[in-house]
Amino acid sequence: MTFTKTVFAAATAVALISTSAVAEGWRAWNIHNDGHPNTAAMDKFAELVKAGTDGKVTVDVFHGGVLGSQPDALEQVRIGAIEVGNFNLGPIGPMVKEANLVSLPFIFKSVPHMFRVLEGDAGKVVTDAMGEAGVLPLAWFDAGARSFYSQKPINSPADVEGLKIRVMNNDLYTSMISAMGGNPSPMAFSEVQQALKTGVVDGAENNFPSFRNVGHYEVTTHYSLSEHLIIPECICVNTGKFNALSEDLQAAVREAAQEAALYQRELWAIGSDEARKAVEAAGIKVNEVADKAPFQSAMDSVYADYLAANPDMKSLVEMAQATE
Ligand code: BDP
Repeated sequence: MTFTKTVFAAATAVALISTSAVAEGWRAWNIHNDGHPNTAAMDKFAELVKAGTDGKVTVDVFHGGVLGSQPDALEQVRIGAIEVGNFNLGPIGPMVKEANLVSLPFIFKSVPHMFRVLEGDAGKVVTDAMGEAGVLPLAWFDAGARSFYSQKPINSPADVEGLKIRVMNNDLYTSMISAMGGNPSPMAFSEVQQALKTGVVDGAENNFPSFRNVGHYEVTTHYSLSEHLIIPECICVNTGKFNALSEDLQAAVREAAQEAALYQRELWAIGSDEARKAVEAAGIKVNEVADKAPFQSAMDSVYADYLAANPDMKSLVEMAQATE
């Protein structure tokens, strides 16, 4: 090699190294498949991050939960082995106590109320605690309300009695089902369809888009609008990886997340109605729950036990309840 060629090759190598040193290639976990609003929103997030950072940060989204179950993926993001996740706050409760605020049944009056709480002081406490634990929320997604589905309508806690109901991984949900007289069965999302099909569980609970997206409607007959949980979801990023970015890049990634979340909320509004219509067309009987009060009062013991065991959560719960 001539001297000039050697110098040129060395300069090229340095240029390549310095480029790869600043370019961040992130992986994102998403549990949903095509056709779910969050899948499109996560793709949008990746597109906006790339555009907003001039390609200095790129996000490769892995859909369908291929990077692992939600509790596993959460742990991976916490330690930085995966950088981003679209997480439901339910399974974050066992890791970040403050996140459990949103897993108290009937804590929110509506989805808009849930967003107002998240945007207020209580939301700041939850956000800070999650960030400190390593899973920093950059924006919030709408996940509607969760209701029961089974082989029969569920109009009151008495209808849950004796039923084996799948729940997400969080002790508050097992207490919730037990307080209704049912048998809670925590299980990974990917296993629920088979468990419903084979009768390993008698029912489960979720929102319309998820009920439809993974085929739970194919193996149940009734969806009852109990709306007992309104749980937000986040675009969460590993705190250390986020903080290691320059301020400009942090701002661009945050903006991308917030724009993707607004897009998600629009898609959710449309997708939720569409999912309901699709499952009804496929034969699912949807019933309103005329009186939710018996479900709500069955939760008194859940709140009492929870606050007795976690007295430090009392002020946060009161903050949320006092939010107009
Ligand atoms: C869906 C959530 C997803 C949860 C799933 C579940 O979007 O994050 O894993 O429910 O029930 O609605 O496990």
